Amino acid sequence: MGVIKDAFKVKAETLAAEIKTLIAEHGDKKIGEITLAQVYQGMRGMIGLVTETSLLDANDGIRFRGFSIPELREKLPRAEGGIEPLPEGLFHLMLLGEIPTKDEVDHLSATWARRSHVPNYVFDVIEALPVSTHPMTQFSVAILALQKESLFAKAYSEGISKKDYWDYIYEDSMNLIARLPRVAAYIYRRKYKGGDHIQPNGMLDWAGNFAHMMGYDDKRFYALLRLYMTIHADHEGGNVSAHATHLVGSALSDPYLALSAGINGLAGPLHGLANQEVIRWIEEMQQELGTELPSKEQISQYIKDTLAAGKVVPGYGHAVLRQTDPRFTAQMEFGKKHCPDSPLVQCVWNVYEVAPDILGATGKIKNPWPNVDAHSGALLKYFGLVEEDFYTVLFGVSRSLGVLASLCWDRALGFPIERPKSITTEYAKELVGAK
Ligand code: CMX
Repeated sequence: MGVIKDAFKVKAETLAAEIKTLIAEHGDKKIGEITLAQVYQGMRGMIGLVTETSLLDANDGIRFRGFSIPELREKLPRAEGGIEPLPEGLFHLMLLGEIPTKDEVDHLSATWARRSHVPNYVFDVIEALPVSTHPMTQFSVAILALQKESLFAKAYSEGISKKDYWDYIYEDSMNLIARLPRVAAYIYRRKYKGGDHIQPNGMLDWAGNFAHMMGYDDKRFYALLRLYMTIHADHEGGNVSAHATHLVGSALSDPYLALSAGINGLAGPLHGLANQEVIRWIEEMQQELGTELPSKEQISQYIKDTLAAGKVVPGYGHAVLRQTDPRFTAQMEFGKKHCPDSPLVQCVWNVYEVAPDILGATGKIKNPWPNVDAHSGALLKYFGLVEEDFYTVLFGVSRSLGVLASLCWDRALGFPIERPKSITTEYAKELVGAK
């Protein structure tokens, strides 16, 4: 067994035993109450899942195994001469609960490089789609096509013991994460660069190689992609992409089937697709006003017009967060260092200055602050990655780290098939004594 897998097995066995005791001693204790409104309104605030990899605080934002984003930017190992953390380190942290050493991170980079081969039939499947197909659809289809490689599905059909599920889920997850940058870069080069593909560079780290295969070899872009892949990886378990992956995986669908489901959820405009929508919204505003740098007054009016038209202001609001997303702040810091003069980046900052007051004044938007998607596109555009309908694919490659680490935990802890109770409105009325 590999070093990481050995360590994971030990940690998982220990936690599984702790959970058994926890349930035996405290399993009948109440940890909350459910209101009728919560049932109708997207289950906000309702505790219903256990996700070990990260925990979201409404004001402080995401913490991965207790570490905030600023802490991770400081503590996670970096590439040689690099200025941002390597996402391999975050995966190690999410899976094992410990900040890795540089050697451990290098080991993970090499492991993923070794496992990154994508069979040709997957590229044939992508090629069979019209080139105009949205990149997220191409990405999800390609992940499904890869499902033929699932070791878990094969082992299950041959008959394996429940206690070995985690082993095959782990292997599938590692293989899938390793392959995703190659698949995503293929889609990018096919759709936007006339199919002029770039071979992987096995000497680079996972994110660096991804940037390279897309055709971006500026060291600052490597840094941006390492940061991007780190901060988008996980946001506890209830968001649509994480929850969908977890839910589908709970039926013992393998990681390929489960991640494809998560990616389909990420492709929605209220979730991951918002990064594409933000750029479209800003560019439409610039075009309509005839200036690259609209004034704050003009931006304010544009936000009000967007709301009056019954549309959302993309990149703002959140189901859990009630403050500026630290993932937004991390990108803002990156922008201040590397591209403070970009008009698009400045536009993002100007929107940030005026939007919260306007959104807050509606009285109904619970979080008027920016989320992760408000900033990412402007930085990518600055470095030449201008095709905004590809941005959510980047999010998806990163998100695989969190949701697949969680899927390993789900199977190692023996979590059951998920099956909450639903009710009809007729039944709801009976429950609350309404007429
Ligand atoms: N612009 C306009 N209206 C907004 C809004 C925004 N940015 N954010 C929330 N609202 C509206 C909601 O649509 C809802 O309206 P109705 O009562 O008419 O249905 C009302 O305010 C209350 O919503 P909420 O409780 O504050 O927010 P939700 O938890 O229901 O939704 C989210 C959260 C993210 C879907 C929502 O804020 C939104 O649509 N934001 C814009 C899209 C976006 O940026 N999504 C990315 C989120 C991060 C990610 O997952 O990647």
